[in-house]
Amino acid sequence: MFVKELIFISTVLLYVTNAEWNTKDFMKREHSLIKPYYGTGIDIPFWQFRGTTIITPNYIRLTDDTQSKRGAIWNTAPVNVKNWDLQVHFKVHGKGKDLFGDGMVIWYTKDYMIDGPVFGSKDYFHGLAVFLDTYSNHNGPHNHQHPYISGMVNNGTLSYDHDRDGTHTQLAGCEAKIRNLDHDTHISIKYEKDVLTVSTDFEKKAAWKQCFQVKGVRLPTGYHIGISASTGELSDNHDIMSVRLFELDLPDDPETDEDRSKIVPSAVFFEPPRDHVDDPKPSSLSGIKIFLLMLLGSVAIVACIVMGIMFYQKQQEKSRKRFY
Ligand SMILES: *[C@@H]1O[C@H](CO)[C@@H](O)[C@H](O)[C@H]1NC(C)=O
Ligand SMILES: [Ca+2]
Repeated sequence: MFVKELIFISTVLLYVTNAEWNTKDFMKREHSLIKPYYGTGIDIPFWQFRGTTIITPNYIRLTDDTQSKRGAIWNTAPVNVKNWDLQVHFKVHGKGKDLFGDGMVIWYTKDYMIDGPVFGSKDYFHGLAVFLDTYSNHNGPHNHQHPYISGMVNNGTLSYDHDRDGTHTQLAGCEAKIRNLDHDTHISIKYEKDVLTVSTDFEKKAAWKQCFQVKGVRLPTGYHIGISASTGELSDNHDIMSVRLFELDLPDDPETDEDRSKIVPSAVFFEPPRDHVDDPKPSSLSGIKIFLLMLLGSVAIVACIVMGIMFYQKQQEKSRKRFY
């Protein structure tokens, strides 16, 4: 009797552990970077490090909290999975209370391992960039606060404009308090059936909160994942704890056979540039005018009817008087 129960319990336990293994099977090891970082020797398989990046047992630091630093990590294996979810555990922190920067970018790009001005990587890139921009370079009034997360898709012809914080090339974005938090910060970039969804877990809730979602985003397969960060006059520590890429298994996707290796990155919807004045809403004003006119009109009609009745009664009185 007791033995039977023991067997039952261990079978259940086996199932539980098996289920966990199965979900982890979708994680693509060659596109992921998890602790312990080192393989054999000092190289990390499938990953290359550039600039000021240093590796410690607990995090990978792209830049430290000093000026004019650029660092990046790049996944050398091209991503041939069509639908994926890229999850990054990171930490941005530093001494600055009001002044800090510049930020970091999570890339899915053809132009990898190339240093440049866009938070440490190349401008006029091909692919997707998700910016975690901590410092507002824009001098005029902004419609949003920083830190700010935004997405950009580029076919190699667009430049990222730091002076406008990239707002005139962005797909969409959201404000996000990501700095100096004493709990973990995670971001998920999900690309599924041409829909790009960026979600965050910054509030210690162990649940994703959507930052933005854009449909009609076409990205080729075969690009590379990377993360770059930079500091300028202002600085911060930009640390990466882990990178995980999950393959999304979509058995009922009719387009799974399409060869996506040669397509040009494109996006159907872009946000209009942010520096615009709000419309004064003329339609609702004229609505009020129409209402007032109709009110005046009905008052006039009622007045006419009343006067008409009074006139008619007077006439009747007159005609009655004549008979007497
Ligand atoms: C590249 O993108 C620009 C701007 O969105 C667009 O005008 C141009 O037609 C695109 N070129 C190709 C080859 O897709
Ligand atoms: Ca900025």
